[in-house]
Amino acid sequence: MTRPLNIGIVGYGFMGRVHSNAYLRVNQFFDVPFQPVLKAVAGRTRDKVEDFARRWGWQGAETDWRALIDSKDIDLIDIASTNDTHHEIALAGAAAGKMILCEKPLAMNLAQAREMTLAVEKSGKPNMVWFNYRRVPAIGLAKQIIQEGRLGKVFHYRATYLQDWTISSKVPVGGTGTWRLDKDVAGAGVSGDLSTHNIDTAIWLNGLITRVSGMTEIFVKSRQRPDGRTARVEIDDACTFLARFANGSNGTFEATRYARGRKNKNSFEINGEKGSIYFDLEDMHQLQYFSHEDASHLQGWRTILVTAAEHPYMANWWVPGAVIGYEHTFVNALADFLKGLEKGERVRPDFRDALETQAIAEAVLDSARTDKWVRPEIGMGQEFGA
Ligand code: SOE
Repeated sequence: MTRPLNIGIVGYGFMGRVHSNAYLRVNQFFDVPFQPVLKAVAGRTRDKVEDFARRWGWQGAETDWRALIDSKDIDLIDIASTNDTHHEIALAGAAAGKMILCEKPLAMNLAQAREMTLAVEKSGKPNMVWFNYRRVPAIGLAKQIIQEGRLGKVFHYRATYLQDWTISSKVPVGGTGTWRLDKDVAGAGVSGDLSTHNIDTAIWLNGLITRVSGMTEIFVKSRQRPDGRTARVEIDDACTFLARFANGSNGTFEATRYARGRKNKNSFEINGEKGSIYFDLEDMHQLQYFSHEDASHLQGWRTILVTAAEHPYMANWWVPGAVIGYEHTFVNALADFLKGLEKGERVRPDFRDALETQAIAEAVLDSARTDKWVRPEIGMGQEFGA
């Protein structure tokens, strides 16, 4: 028997669509004890929000998110709106005793993230942040390989997040689809948007990051606003940093929107004493694995097609060899959240984990600004690796 869970979502952009899809699909593929009910969506523009509600089956459409907070009918607020709105909505939702799911990055900056984390923890209600890539089956398999001790002592963690959609100087600052270039709306550039994905995955797989040394660049320094005015670009277009992990390994991280030909190359390679693994989101159904424990004449990188029933999440999807995609990672995340809700368990990454990630991202920007290594305040996510 499933029980209803009434959802109110803020935002009808890319993430509004992805999350709506997850609410609609989750009960078809997972035996979870709750059935999301799509109560209402909030967004600024009346005709757009109504059109979105019709298309995705939301029962109501509001132009002010406060209507969702005030509604006694809504159990959970899902924040899928621009970064500049997360803080206010999360604080109001927590004060009203709602469960909260929030898109990444958690906040515009560390101070906001800290306040939001304390607020949701004070409310005692479950919360989660949609760092969806933890729910890619191949990344789940990477986690399993590490936990089984197959890499041994880790020496190197090498991550990239490469895209190319802002190379043209004609891409505007601000507006639908390009608000990520506007500091007042996004908070930060690729460090917040892309590096945070890499950091969340890295902490999950390899543990806490103790110090960082960063370098950022703005390649196109002024752009037009949608209304034609010229604006100075203030967000980081590219962000590269070195990191030291608590386990003694060295990390390198590179995020950019200026890697011509790379569309969503979220990749990592981990080199350990006994083996290595490599993942690339552009081939997301595969994990590359090298084992130094194989007979020496058979050693070589193997490509694991991560679609078997024993691979993470895959028993819930199709037959072996029938791959899943980007949107399924959000369904997987939601399924985990709903199972955790039933058991009263913390589902990671939650606000506290995302606070840790935000601290690293902010330390990288501090380091780039001051030209010095920075030690972020660490351990805020408490134990890692769960
Ligand atoms: C940016 O282009 C973006 O949409 C990110 O905001 C997402 O988090 C990432 O998963 C894909 O790229």
